[in-house]
Amino acid sequence: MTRHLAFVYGTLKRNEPNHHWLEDTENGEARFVGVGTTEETYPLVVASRYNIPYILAAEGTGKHVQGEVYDVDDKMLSNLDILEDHPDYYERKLKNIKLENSGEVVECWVYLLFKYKPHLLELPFLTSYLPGDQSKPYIPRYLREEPGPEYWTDVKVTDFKSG
Ligand code: PCA
Repeated sequence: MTRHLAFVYGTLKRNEPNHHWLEDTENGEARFVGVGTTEETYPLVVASRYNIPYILAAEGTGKHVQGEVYDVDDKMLSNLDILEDHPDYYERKLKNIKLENSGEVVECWVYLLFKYKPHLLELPFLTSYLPGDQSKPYIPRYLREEPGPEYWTDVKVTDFKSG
């Protein structure tokens, strides 16, 4: 089975609300490789009515973003795509990540937001997603009033029907 590297920077990290998705063996396999940082800079922002973390597809703007690298199988990668609604919501792209321990640069899948609303570029750019430190707590799906994709219009120019 093909293995893939995935770089997670938001709610999929350890001690974050979607980490269980990576740990659930029903979803496939995931093995922690190490902490890493994006080779390029990106704006990492917390946005939408639910305070969701997004790396915006504006390479060269923002900070070198810190996250975690996982070695995942095909099954886990397709389940991560389901969680992130790739390619309608986040889009999964290969990006270079520098592993903190070895200094090695590896190509990893990253979920980024394309077609974002321009005002998102006025938000503070984070180097690392640490919800405990910030005043905008993440609202998990089960606590949302409207579980549908309507909230995507908070952050995306186009609605979910037109991509
Ligand atoms: N989950 C994915 C993308 C943003 C999010 O909250 C991640 O942790 O990388």
